[in-house]
Amino acid sequence: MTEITLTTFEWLPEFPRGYVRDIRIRWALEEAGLAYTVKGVPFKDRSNDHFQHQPFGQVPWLSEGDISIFESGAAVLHVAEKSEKLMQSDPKGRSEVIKWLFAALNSVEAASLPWFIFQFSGDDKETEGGNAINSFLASRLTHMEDVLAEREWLTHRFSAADIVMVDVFRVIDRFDGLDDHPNCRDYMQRGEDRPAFKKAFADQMAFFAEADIRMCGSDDS
Ligand SMILES: N[C@@H](CCC(=O)N[C@@H](CS)C(=O)NCC(=O)O)C(=O)O
Repeated sequence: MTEITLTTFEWLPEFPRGYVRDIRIRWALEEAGLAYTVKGVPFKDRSNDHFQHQPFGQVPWLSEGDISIFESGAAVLHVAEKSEKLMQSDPKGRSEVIKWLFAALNSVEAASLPWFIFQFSGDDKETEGGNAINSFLASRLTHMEDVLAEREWLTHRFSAADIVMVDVFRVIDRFDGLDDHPNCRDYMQRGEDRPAFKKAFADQMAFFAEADIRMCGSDDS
């Protein structure tokens, strides 16, 4: 079997740890029970090879033989194709997973990302632009609140779509954006309670902690 390699930054400061998008792919691989190795690339000096794999100079990407996939959603989909646990095999079930995975990225993350950048900037002035960003996300979450009132997972059982949606929600929750959306928060919590998520999270934290040790030469320095 061809080896699967997941590439992320070799080191990052504390703040993004636990939220770096390689967690989506780690989580999918853990759910699928597939073996993989994780490789680090420098954050500062991004090589031509890095840009060959990820044209925006970002992480993560997944490699398997001569296949190299950037975009975390595409990589999760690639893993999902290998596991009935993440992707239903019947055409209807499959289309449900795919559409919700795209909804997580294209409808919810498309609203949460500008909101996150705005929150992160610390700009608390009331502006038309800021209000528009806030209501764009609030509208998406209000609709998700209704969707999640009726179901445990996005499709009739846990799938790759939930991995991406839950991870999108995690970033929103980090800035208290789910406070008025209890169904969204409970759904996120159900995802985070899964053993495969816990393993992916712990492994990402350990990966960067090991990099700290390598950089400092000792863990108590
Ligand atoms: N749409 C991309 C976004 C990737 C992304 O934002 N990666 C972040 C880490 S989570 C990154 O590489 N940030 C550094 C940069 O943008 O220079 C995906 O989902 O893979």
